[in-house]
Amino acid sequence: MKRCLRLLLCAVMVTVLVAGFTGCSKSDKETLNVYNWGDYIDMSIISDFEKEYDITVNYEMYETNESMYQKLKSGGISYDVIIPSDYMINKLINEDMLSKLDFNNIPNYKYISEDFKGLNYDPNNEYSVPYTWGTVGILYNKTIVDDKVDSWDILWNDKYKKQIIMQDSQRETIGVALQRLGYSLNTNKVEELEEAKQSLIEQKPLVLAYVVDEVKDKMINEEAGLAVVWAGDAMQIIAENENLDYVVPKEGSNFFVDAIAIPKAAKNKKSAELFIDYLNRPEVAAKNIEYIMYSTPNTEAKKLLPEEVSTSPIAYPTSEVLAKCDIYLDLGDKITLYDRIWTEIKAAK
Ligand code: SPD
Repeated sequence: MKRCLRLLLCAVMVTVLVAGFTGCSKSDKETLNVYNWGDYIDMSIISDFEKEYDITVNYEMYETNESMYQKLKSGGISYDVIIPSDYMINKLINEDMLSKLDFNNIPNYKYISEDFKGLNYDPNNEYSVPYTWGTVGILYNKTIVDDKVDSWDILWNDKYKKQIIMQDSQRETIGVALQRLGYSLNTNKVEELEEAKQSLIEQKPLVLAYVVDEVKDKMINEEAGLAVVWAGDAMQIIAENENLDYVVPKEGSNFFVDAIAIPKAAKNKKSAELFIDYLNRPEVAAKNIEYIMYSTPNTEAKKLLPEEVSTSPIAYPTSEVLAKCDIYLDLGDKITLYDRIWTEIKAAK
């Protein structure tokens, strides 16, 4: 009987130990905190990565560089991977908020085109790996708009009252107004910014909505005739509604690069670099681009894309179009001017 009890006790102890081990290994599984723009990755890529490396990805999304910055600054969650735009990468570098990357852990960086290296936001290619790029332009519905669309002016034409969608994003929307007026989208001159502000306040009665990702459904469903969009979104939307077309206005526009980076506060730098490398495997990058339809800086991935994507003049504009486009710069403290006028524009009746 005693022997029986001892055996039973032993069995219970073994079960507890095994359960303990299993539980422990489960809770010790690494979690990678990834923070990206909305609708900006093929989610099957995340699950494939999780399976291949036995790492859990906690994936969160933002709609603008500015909201991403605020969340990062608040320090609530330590993100391991973020994908801001050019000027925001530069701001984060200037504020010592990014980690230098160890490119030995990112061998697929070799696939990034030289055209995307040494750009002003990360001049020595130390902190970021380009993810996508593109232009800002006007998406318009050919069955609603009967004027020629080649100028930002059309967004101020009262014939299209409540048919116009602007971006709910301060650099983008103020940038459009500045370029329409012939000013640099990186100006820090108060008079130019005040003029841009006045013009956006005048435009307000014509605007149906200020949105970011919602623009896709609104334009696909023909709720508006004109919208300011990023070229990648234009590609996605036009694929769903052939009445739509996209143009980069003659006054010039923004050329952007969104790039992958690791915040200084990241807890899993090695796995973050593994993830960046994974995203740059040509077949993974191509699969992602086929889904998000933004332009790729990965030369090998581009070769794997369907021809109608890799030769699209929307995704891969001519050098003449690109010559009219400027990249946003980090404006340092002067950004408070933009913050103020954006608040005033949004508050105006
Ligand atoms: N839905 C994904 C949107 C990503 C846009 N990034 C471009 C920012 C340009 N400043």
